[in-house]
Amino acid sequence: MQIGLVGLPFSGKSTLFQTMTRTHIDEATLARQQTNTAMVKVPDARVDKLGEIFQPKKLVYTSIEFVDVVGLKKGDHTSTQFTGAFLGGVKTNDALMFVVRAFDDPLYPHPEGSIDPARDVAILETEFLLSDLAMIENRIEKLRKQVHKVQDDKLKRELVLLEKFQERLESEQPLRTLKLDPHDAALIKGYQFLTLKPTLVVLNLEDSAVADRDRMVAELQEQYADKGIVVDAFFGKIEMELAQMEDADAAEFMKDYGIAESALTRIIRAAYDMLGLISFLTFGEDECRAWTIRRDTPAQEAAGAIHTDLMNRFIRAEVVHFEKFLEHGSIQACKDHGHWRLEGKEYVVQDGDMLTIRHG
Ligand SMILES: Nc1nc2c(ncn2[C@@H]2O[C@H](COP(=O)(O)OP(=O)(O)O)[C@@H](O)[C@H]2O)c(=O)[nH]1
Ligand SMILES: [Mg+2]
Repeated sequence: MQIGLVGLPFSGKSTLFQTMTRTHIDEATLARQQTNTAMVKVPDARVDKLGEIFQPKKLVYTSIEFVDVVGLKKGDHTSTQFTGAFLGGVKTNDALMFVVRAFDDPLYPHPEGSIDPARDVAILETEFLLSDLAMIENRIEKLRKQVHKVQDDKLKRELVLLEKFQERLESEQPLRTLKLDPHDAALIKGYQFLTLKPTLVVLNLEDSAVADRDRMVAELQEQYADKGIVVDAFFGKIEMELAQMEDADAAEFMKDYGIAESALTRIIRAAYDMLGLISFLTFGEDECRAWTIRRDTPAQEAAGAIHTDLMNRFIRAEVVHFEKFLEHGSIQACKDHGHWRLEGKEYVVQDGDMLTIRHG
């Protein structure tokens, strides 16, 4: 699972990437504007709690991969750079994070000459929209010829679908708000359309804007709600400084600024949710651990996330939900109160289920 950080130059992509992934990229590498990749631990308070209760030898969180893609500029969809380095870096991403600048710094002039987050989101949306449109027009032209020559229902269906997409893009609507049936989704998966990818906008706010944060997020969210975009925010400069501090100092520092928590935890979780991912938990004295599955995964397939043997020789899953476990304090107490269940292979695993897989 991979999420691409995209945005205009100097919007704070590399800053967000470095603070989220707790990596350091040296100045020379940053200046080269190349693509950087790193895994990020998905914070999970439930795993922390299991750790306290079971005191296991090992505590394992799930992770997702972030990619710091090279910057994008207005008009780039026509340039060779876009088709090359940029598109190459972003096509394969499962979801996108638009990093949008809301801080002013004369040292790093904004490529558009002024600070205007709504305009910048529009620039990114437009570039992606035009890129999708160009690809679709190209494909439609070829398909029309093919459909003419050979009778093929699949090609016909694809053509109808792409014509629908074309119409939508021409009216400046992204593809991500379309409800696609699974068959159609599979048919066009290979194109990896950019405006079809789940997208989260993250505003990079000035450290003096702490009090304005909620208002700024709400304003932008309102503008983009019907485009299927979720908006969040972080304070680039504050996060940079936090990343270099000891925990105690960081807490003091956040108190001074009047912020309750680092935005990174929330942003990483939002990205995870956006991908349609949930976690189930396993527990014991050896290891407590969160596992990643897609929403609506049946128990037998979920067992395969742990080990293919568990999937192939699956018998039943013992299930207790984390909330019930926390409420009653032990598996035995959950059994006594009717919150412990034995489920078959078709059972749809829920976020926060604590599972023990019985297998042959
Ligand atoms: N003042 C200020 N500077 C920032 C902030 N976020 C990033 N920067 C600086 O802006 C410059 C560009 O940021 P960078 O993350 O490299 O942008 P990128 O081109 O999108 O990867 C860097 O020198 C950062 O230190 C912020 O919130 N406030
Ligand atoms: Mg960068």
